[in-house]
Amino acid sequence: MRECSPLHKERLNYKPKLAGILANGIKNVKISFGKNTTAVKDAADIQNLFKDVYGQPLVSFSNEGEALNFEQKNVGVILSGGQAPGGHNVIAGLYDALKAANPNNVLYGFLGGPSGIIDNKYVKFDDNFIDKYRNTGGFDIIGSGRTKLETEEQFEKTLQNCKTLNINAIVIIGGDDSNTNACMLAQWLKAKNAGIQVIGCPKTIDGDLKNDQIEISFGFDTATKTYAELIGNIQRDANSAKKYWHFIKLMGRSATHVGLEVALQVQPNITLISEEVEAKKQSLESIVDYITDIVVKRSDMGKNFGVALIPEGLIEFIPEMKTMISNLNDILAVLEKDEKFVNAQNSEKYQIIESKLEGQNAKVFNSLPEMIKAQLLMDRDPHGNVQVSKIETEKLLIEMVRARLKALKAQGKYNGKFSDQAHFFGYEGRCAMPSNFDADYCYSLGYNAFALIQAGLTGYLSSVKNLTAPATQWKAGGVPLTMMMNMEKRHGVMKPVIQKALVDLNGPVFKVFEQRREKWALNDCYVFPGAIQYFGPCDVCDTTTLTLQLEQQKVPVAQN
Ligand code: FBP
Repeated sequence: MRECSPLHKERLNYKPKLAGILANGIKNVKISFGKNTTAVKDAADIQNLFKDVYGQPLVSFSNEGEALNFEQKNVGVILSGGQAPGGHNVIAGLYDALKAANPNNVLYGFLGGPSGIIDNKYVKFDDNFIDKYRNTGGFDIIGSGRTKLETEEQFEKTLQNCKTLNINAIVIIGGDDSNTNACMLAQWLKAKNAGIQVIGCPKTIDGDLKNDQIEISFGFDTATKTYAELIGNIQRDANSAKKYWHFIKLMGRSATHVGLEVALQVQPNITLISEEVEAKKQSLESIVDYITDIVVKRSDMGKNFGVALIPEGLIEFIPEMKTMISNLNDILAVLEKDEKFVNAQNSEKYQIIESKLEGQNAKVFNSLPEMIKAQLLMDRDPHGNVQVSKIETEKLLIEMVRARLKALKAQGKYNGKFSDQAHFFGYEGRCAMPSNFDADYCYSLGYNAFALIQAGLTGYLSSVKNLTAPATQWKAGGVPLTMMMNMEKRHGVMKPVIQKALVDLNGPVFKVFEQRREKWALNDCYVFPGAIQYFGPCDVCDTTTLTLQLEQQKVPVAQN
């Protein structure tokens, strides 16, 4: 058997484009310091919790400013949280910068996520090791995990293990929760005067780790292109057979950036946007009304088929559900320590929960089908989030639409056929072979992380901007992690966290979608994007998401 596919083999030789100044080599990079920063919200609390790393200035790299310091460095890297295409290239960029700065520098990879640094499980990278993973998808180079680094004991072990390996800096590649951990570790190490820096890199297919300084998290580009390819194929199938309604739940946890980007790429009949549902205070019933109305109208036109996109986190944005889930989270935070409850049958658990839920919440919980109740009771992730990937919202909606159609049929208001297919696209996109954009962006983020290390900084996120321009014009720098933080309730307690970026309903991306969705609902305007291309014209291979292009006004808002 061959060891890898011809495309895989070809991709190992791809030379990622480096951002602007970084392409001149790490030794030619100079640093400039901007203004001191504050937190996005709850500044006093954040300052109090992160006394030693709070308020640092933004930094940028160019060929002017202060030179970096090229002392020998040993660095440890961790992949944290859900996989996202391009993680291997962050490590490759970090490794190449580190070796270009000083061949005696060493890069260690901690295995299985943050737990690797606590348990001292690691590998030492060399050229052979890295070369096998260049431009490939997945996080299997060292594995990932969701352990939350937050206790004194974990920090002590981290320090001891870093001392043993003589590590001077740790790079944490992760999303909002993982970079919150990075900031906590940076603060703890700084307060101890440990001489160990911590730098983060913005990862997540969800696209919600973004703000004025971070234009996009890596992986979003490749994952959305992968989902768009699959959904384009489904649309063509639906339009050929003309017999199924496809309800497709799309990953993205809370925010609907993935759903919105994919909708703009493929133009389906229905796309629900969680943020809009919340803003308009839509109930579950009214969402079902909206879908049913389109199903009926299409059926009246002789079209008993269609495609509906459902965001993964929808349930948490429906106001009555949100209130109930928040109440449920607080209750479960207490009950999960009660052995009797933990070992009880589900039916018994529902009774206990209903007796503890306040006011309307008990009624809302009780109204849900058994399947959804059980899914809502599943363990929270280590950061206290409901595991929305396990909640089958697409099936819930199918059942409710079916019941509504049955009632309409009985009243003689609907005479169609509703045959459904439920899908969940998430894991299919998280380890796809990175697009050229993600391969280049990730390599630059890793390379840039090492420039931040050489600048002696800690508590910063690697930042590469101006991403709709060619890579030669990308701008490299660093953002203090505390600048992005605020206080939020987790596991029933207020905690510092990096603020998630939700879809901006007044922003250009949603506006374009809003202008067009009505037309897409009834007319079949399907677009079939096809597979990601790695070789060929730049506009086919290197262009990034419509989201970023619209945000940076690179495509006219009123087109089509
Ligand atoms: P991150 O925020 O860690 O990048 O994870 C993203 C994600 O893919 C979400 O979209 C999804 O809800 C979740 O991970 C699934 O988690 P798991 O991999 O633990 O099933």
